[in-house]
Amino acid sequence: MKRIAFLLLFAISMMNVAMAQNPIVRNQFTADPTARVFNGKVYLYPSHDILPPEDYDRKDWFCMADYHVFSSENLTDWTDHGMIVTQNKVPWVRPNSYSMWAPDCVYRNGKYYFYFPSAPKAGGGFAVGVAIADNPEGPFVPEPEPIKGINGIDPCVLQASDGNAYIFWGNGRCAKLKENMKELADDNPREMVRWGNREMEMVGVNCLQGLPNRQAEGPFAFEYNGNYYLTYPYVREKTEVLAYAMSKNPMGPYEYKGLIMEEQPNGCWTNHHSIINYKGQWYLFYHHNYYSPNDDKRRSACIEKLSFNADGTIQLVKQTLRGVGVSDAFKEIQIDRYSSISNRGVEFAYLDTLNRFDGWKTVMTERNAFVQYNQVDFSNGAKGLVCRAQSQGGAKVSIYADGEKIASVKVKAGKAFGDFSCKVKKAVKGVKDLKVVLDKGDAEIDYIIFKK
Ligand code: FUB
Repeated sequence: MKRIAFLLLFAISMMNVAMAQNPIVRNQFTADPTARVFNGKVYLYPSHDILPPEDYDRKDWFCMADYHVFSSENLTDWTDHGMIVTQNKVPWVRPNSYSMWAPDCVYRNGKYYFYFPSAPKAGGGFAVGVAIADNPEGPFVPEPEPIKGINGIDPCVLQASDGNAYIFWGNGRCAKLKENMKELADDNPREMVRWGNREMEMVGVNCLQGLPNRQAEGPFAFEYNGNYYLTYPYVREKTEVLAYAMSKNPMGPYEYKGLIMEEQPNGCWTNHHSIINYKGQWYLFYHHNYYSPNDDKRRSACIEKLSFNADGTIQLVKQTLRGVGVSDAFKEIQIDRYSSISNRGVEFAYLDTLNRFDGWKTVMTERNAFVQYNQVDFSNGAKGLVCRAQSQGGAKVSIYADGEKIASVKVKAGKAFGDFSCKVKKAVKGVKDLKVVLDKGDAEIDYIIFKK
């Protein structure tokens, strides 16, 4: 009985992982985030970076053993539905190859098709397989063999308005899929290419030929307003940018249009993305290595809003910490994921450098230093708040909602984090932008949470 209760508790804790802001998943690494909208919800199919275990000797390389799927209705709270495909249960994948790289998932004819690259038992680089489910959360059943004709990584499937499904992979290569979604169509162009001393048949077309494409990977194709977009990362100077090209045909030719996101500011070598429209707003999912600043092979998924110009071109997207979505005032508000800050007197640090998943603290050292955190939902009002903080000499911190002071909290001097409460003095309802200002002293703030 005890064992069943324990297993139940474990299962519940696995499923309900409350997360928000950037990065959006806060208890594990999540790279190459492919988002899809199914049944009115956003489903996220990322790669699952892990720290290299003992039986994997490439300690500074990508290391992925399985895939999880997550879902969200508000882009703020994400549910982890657990593991859906693992390297040791796919018949064609070399066990313990830790090469479950960037996946995709699409819905067609009543089934969900999950496409993933990995290292085949037969050798020869990467192949792409498919696993099939009746629901977006699985269970997914892998096909016994990989898709014939694809030697490469990073599959993405575009379901075009011409009724066909097209699969893109690797360096912008594209081929039409058969209606069964498990094989390449017979009418794809084919060419023999020499790879080292090996002759191999390449199927489909290279849509990035002649376009900026240095080390291009991770293609993500979609259709909008009569245009096909082929978006992809490539290395411009030091790290990957996200770029895009447009065409009137799914298989090109594509015309290069420019960047969606600049190089990673901290030197993280890869970026990898997907683009969705959810409830009328476009979003860009991408990754960064926030939880692993010294190791760019352990990455974390992030989201920003994305906009089109009237001519169909895409506006450059800036990386933010705040990300998207409205935060619930009655859940922990991690102000270190700020919208804006003062020029002086505020910095951020990991709470625990040995466990970075614990997150960050806001370190305020100068009078009038501030952190602004936008889009907090107070619903029908808050009566009080708790500020989890510590201070060497004591501090007073004031909280403003849409520019109006609503509370001031005293943080007593001490050597450890504590919870400091105060009343909310003004009626504050609905969605507000929050500003946290240091009135005096010094304060390290973990989070703020309002009380009803
Ligand atoms: O995650 C492993 C590889 O790194 C992906 O397949 C690439 O797109 C890059 O993000």
